[in-house]
Amino acid sequence: MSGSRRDFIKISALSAAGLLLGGHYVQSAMSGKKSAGNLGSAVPLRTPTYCEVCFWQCAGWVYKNEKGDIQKVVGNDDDPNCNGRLCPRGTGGVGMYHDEDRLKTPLLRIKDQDGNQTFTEVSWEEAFDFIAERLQKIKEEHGPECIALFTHGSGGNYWGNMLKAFGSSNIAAPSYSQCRGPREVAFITTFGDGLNSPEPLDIRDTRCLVLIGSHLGENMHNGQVQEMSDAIDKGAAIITVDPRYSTAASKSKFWLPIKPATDIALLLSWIREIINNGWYDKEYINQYAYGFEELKNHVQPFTPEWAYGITTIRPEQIRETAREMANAAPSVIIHPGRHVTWYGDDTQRLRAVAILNALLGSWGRRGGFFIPEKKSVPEYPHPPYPAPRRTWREAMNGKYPLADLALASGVCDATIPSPDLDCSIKAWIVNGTNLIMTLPDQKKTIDAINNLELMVVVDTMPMEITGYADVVLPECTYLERWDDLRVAQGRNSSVALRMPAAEPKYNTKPAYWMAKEVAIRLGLGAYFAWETFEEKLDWQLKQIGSSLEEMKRIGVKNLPREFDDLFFAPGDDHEFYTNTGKIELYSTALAAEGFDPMPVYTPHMEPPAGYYHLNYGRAPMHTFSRTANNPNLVDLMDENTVWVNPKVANEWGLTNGQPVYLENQDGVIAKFPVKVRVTERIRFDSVYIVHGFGHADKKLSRAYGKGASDADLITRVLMDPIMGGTGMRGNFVTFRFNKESEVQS
Ligand code: MGD
Ligand code: SF4
Repeated sequence: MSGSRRDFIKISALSAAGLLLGGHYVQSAMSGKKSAGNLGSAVPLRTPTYCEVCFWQCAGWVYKNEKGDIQKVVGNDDDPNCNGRLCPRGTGGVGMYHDEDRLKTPLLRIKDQDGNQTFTEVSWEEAFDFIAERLQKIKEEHGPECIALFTHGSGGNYWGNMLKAFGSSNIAAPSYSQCRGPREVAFITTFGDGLNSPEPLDIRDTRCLVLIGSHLGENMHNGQVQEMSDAIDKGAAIITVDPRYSTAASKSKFWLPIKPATDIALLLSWIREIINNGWYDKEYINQYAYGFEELKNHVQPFTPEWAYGITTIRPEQIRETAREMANAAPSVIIHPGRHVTWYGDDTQRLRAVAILNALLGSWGRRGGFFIPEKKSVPEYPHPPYPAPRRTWREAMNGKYPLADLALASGVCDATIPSPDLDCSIKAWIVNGTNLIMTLPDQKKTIDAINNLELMVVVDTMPMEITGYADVVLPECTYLERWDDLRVAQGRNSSVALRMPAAEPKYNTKPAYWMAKEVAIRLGLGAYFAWETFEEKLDWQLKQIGSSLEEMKRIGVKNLPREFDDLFFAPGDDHEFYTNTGKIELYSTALAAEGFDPMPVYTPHMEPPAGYYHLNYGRAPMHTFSRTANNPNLVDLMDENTVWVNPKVANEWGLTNGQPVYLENQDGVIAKFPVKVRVTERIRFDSVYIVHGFGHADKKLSRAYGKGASDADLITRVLMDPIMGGTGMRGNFVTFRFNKESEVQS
């Protein structure tokens, strides 16, 4: 299959005989050892876990009946990420375990007697031998740095350990270049610190929360949603800037239905209002900030009247909302958002957000941003990693100098041979990320895959990405396995344990076991020196004054704060990790790289006549593309709809519930029709769909063909030149009534 075209293969129904055989094989291959994910003999009725349905990682308890069947998952009261309450997805996480469409046994791509590509069931031994042999060959022929890991989720640590030991640092997650990367770079260049997750926002004590395209409540970041609700009860004002009347907008004092792609203009105008009215925190800025005069001069042209012409937000509303923020300062948060890869100038937009927070003195202040603490838990001892001959940064070919992590899209690009590259990437290990629906420009992703000599996919479900794999490794769900400790940042650091609540179903296994088995075959067993995973966890926990025995009882341990205060005390000296040691309103790091040191507004493309901005987002009962087949969550929402303004519906003759196809500016049509939802809650120049629907694999019996996939339609990518984020909101769509005819008869 080396470097040749990979046909998408549907995971076929697996025979019971095959499964029994596979299961038996593994049992005998492992005889004498504890089985991976082993529960031991006495099955406790309540076991600790932390949730894997999204990356908030709430800690909870899994309850079982006397027969050992998993009944429910509930939040752990001591967990600061969830305060004892899971969101609908976390509660519905049990559906991942029960889903009968799950991957059930390792699969290998082969050619059948007619020359067609197909998957055949193989034993774990055969799968690992095949992978190790291919990786070794690629190492010998091209070097280990031609191997990459894409990961999102717990298993990434183990595959990352294996890969670093093998000599590669190409480890990328879509949660950076397709999500929060621009925000991290913007805050690092301004305050010298990124935000990470959960973001250190003191929402519960804020007096004013400004949400710019951040739809908390639909985006169920649990702790933040709870704190926002508390803040509203205590009278905090919410200002929501969104072309759509989101759930958050419905709770807001102000809803500013901004014209898409113009947020920087609004932010610059707010900055000008705050400065020119003297509403900024003078003492704070004098003591901590660098570049105030430059900023003041820079923003003078950006009057509310100027911004009105661009954003369609009335000047008096811009003034009133600026005053609302200033009145609440420093207990005000201009929320930094999370999925911020929109228009390619995202780092600059988030710089404007960071600057506004700085002017209002909210960084390090109660009701603003607190100073988080995160304990580091020592790694289980292993030999040092070899230095890679070429790092991930070199694979980016000198582009995106300020990226602080590897770019998933960059690794994908570096897989397509080009004269600029010494060596293109030859092998991907893909752990828990459905790249086909996650990276923009599907065609490019598939081109890259077709250049690979090996692609291994580790997943729990037959997703779009598994269809392109050479080897599919079925992972057991988070409810059936041990995993690394969750070490969370927060007002205090906390540690949570995940242990198996049930034996792995079918012939599935945890990723730590898979990575160790491949590592052993590559001669890297010393990097996985523990005998059992319990032994590793116990050793780590003892380093921080706990033990596995204690964590099994309590699930979460809150560690006392050791260092800084939660907030700056008045007049405190504070050194920021920027070039000047100050909060940089004028960024010296950006200037040094030839970028605008202060944000500027650049107009973006407008939709052609008959086309609308494709806006997309989240629903509270689903996470990305991973939950669309979950039986419990499908009960709550089984497809997405396309939100259409009544004026637009009228022009097109669209009615509620009518199925339409969406076609984008490049003539790409979504694979499946989506039902229309006519609503005043969306502007006339935009439509909106929830991301994660429109699955194309028939083996997803509940998700197949349900709704439209935004990922099918994101063919235009607006690259952020500063850090390589892939702006995905520059796409426009129109309606088609069937795939053949262009207009409704
Ligand atoms: P999912 O699409 O949910 O998210 O991107 P991804 O992390 O790729 O795919 C997760 C995959 O992990 C699924 O195949 C699922 O079956 C598998 N999985 C679930 N649990 C486990 C497990 O325990 N073990 C293993 N091995 N696999 C598991 C998210 C990324 O997408 C992010 S963070 C953002 S913010 C972006 N959002 C976004 C968008 O809104 N629209 C579009 N078009 N693209 C986007 N891309 C980005
Ligand atoms: Fe799970 Fe919901 Fe918490 Fe995410 S926010 S980790 S889905 S309970």
